[in-house]
Amino acid sequence: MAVDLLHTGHINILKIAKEHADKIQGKVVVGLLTDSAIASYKRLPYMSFEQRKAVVESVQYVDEVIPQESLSYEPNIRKLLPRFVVHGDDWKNGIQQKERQAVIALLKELGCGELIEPKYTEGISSTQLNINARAIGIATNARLSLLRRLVNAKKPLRIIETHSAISALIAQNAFFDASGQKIEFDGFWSSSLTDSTSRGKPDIEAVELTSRLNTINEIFEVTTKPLIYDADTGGKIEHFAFTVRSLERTGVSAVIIEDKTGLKKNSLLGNKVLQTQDNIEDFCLKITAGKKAQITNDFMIIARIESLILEKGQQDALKRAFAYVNAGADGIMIHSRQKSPDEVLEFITHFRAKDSNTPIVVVPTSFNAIKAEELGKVGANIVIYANHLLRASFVAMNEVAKGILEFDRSLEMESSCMKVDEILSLIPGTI
Ligand code: SPV
Ligand code: MG
Repeated sequence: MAVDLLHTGHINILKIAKEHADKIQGKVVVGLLTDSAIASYKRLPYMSFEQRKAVVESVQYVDEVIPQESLSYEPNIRKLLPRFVVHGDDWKNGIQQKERQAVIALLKELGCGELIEPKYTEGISSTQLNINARAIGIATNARLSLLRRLVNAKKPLRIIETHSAISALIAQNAFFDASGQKIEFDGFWSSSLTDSTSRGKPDIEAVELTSRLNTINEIFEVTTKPLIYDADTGGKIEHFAFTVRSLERTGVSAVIIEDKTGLKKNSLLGNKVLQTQDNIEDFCLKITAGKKAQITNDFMIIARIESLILEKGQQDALKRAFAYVNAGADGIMIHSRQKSPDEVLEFITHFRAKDSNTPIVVVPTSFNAIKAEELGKVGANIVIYANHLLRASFVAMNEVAKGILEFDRSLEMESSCMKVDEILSLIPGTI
């Protein structure tokens, strides 16, 4: 079981399990899916493993709860050699079919147990409860802690830029069904580039924190996923401490600061513009000041290395990475503006040879041919699509604005616009 939201369907199955256990004076042992096992096929549960375990242990029909580390039941079945395996019959369809077949074959091989499949309880489902829960929203601290839990549960995380409530709603709801495995974005990126561009300003730290926090609050009002904040250079060390607290108070999960100083320009401009890298000591002081300022344990401060952007080489990038981790950084972001992913892959390989844990963040805007899954396999934990929703909306808006002028009416442009019906389904409470 996953048991994020315990409901009567679960209780029914547990009761039937208990009746079978009583017949043989046995125990009911629940294999509870871990966060990573659940994250391998759907969104992370609201409650952590420990919380879900405490809930299931309290059910009167349950004697013991043990972790099930993947979708496969085999390790637990081999360990327990159960007389009965009880599972809701909903696994006859969908992603769990394969596991069901494997369980049937295993029980035959072991000759130990009988499969009991109580009928799925109609009228109640986690999916519906989830829709209801989403309508209520998510508490600030629960959202904040989601990113750390996700980093521990799955690799890579797919994060997408959102610059408004509507773009965040699109990002929240988008998914791809890969034969039963639901692939969706794990969270949002508050980009300095798109927060500036959407206000018609250059990406030079000219949009103030308060204004960006307003947008984030609007995003949070209508979504439940975690957000990573692009804080540019982080500003003065003394100011960064306040930024960290404001972000935490809002429920932001992580901040990324880049090791540049002076007037910040967008990294993708590279050496075409004057960009100065901070020295290691001062940047470490900024990281330490941020870590000291944070109130929760879950908030993450991620240090972004600009050495490859500024053509300072791998050695400089690696030296900085280890120094920043030593100073307390919870993660490293390595940036590149090359078309090929090679320099990023080389960095990850060298870094991972010495540090297998610290999360690595990558932003494949220029090297966009590599897939998130491949980046995850070499050791990246978080993949950020940093500006795509804003750039997509720009193309569509431009086309429609020009088209209306060209045809002197809107008829021809209707197919490029969202249907009014879509507004009704995207925005709850419209009618
Ligand atoms: C942003 O999205 O603002 C970033 C990533 O910092 S980049 O634009 O590639 O520098
Ligand atoms: Mg930026």
